[in-house]
Amino acid sequence: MKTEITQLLGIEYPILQGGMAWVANASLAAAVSNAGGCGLIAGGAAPAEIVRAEIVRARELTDKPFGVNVMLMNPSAPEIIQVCIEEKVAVVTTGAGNPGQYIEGLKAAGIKVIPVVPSVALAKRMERAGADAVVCEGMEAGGHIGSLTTMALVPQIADAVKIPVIAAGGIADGRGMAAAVLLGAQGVQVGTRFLTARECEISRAYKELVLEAKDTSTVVTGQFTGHPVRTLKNKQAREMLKAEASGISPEEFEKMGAGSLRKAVQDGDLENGSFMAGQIAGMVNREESCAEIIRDLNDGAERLLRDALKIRGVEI
Ligand code: TUI
Repeated sequence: MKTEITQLLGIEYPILQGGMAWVANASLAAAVSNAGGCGLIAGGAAPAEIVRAEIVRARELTDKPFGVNVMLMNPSAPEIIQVCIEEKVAVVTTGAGNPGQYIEGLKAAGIKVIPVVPSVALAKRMERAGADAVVCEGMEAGGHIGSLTTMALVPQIADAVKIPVIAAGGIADGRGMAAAVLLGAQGVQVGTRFLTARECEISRAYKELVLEAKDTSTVVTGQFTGHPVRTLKNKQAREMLKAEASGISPEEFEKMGAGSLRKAVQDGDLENGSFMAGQIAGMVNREESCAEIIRDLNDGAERLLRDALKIRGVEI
């Protein structure tokens, strides 16, 4: 499938890999890019020099375009942006904030800028500030989320901006990708399905939890802090929900969660880890290579879009 996004990024398929903190390292990003998508190294909460080392490692693993996701709540975000400029990565996506102040510098270095936005207002602001595209991420997604669903967000942003739109949140197969295109998107960003990719170097326990998840396996904690996070249900999630109901302060609450994503990704700590994943985890039932995942998404979407009228139950 060729779209404005494949053109913009010089990639084969309009599929971006989500910039999952602690998860998305050089191995995953390079595997996605080698498969014709756009891999992203997650800045997450890492210091800038760690991100630089991952960029250098990804360059050894692929000669295809890849990018960096900058999580703007990271105090090192300005230095990570500087590293992206020095290393001239192909694309920077941003999350958890407004990247307005960085867009000019990134673009001057020839880097494509694609902010993740949770609302029409921010999408319009990003277009005015010079963003090349936006990722519209619905609250079906894992991790830090906004309040709108993908189904409601994507068409409203597609109507509001001229730059290309990438849909995210709840997309894990060709049906989701085709639906995103019909809603007005020119590409998709996929996170949860890559958690079980062979090249994804997370703990065995994390992969098993995703493989075993069902439709109702995720919960959202921390709504009252202004930074809601979707994770798979476990002891940590239940304790966070209980603390929330007991009237804990936002500061104490955030302290409770500190370090828990690392415990999930690296230690596979089923009790105290924060296993971030989207609502679509219930449909992610096998371990595959990134190439298999990308081919399945793209070929499935192409087939459906070519033959849209044969979708079960539709008569016109
Ligand atoms: O950023 C994400 N997902 C994330 S970041 C993350 S790391 C983390 N760990 C623990 C607690 C909190 C975060 C895990 N998952 N997705 C993109 C995203 N961006 N979702 C929502 C937003 C967003 C929210 C507000 C983007 C912009 C925004 O703007 C507010 C403003 O300043 O206008």
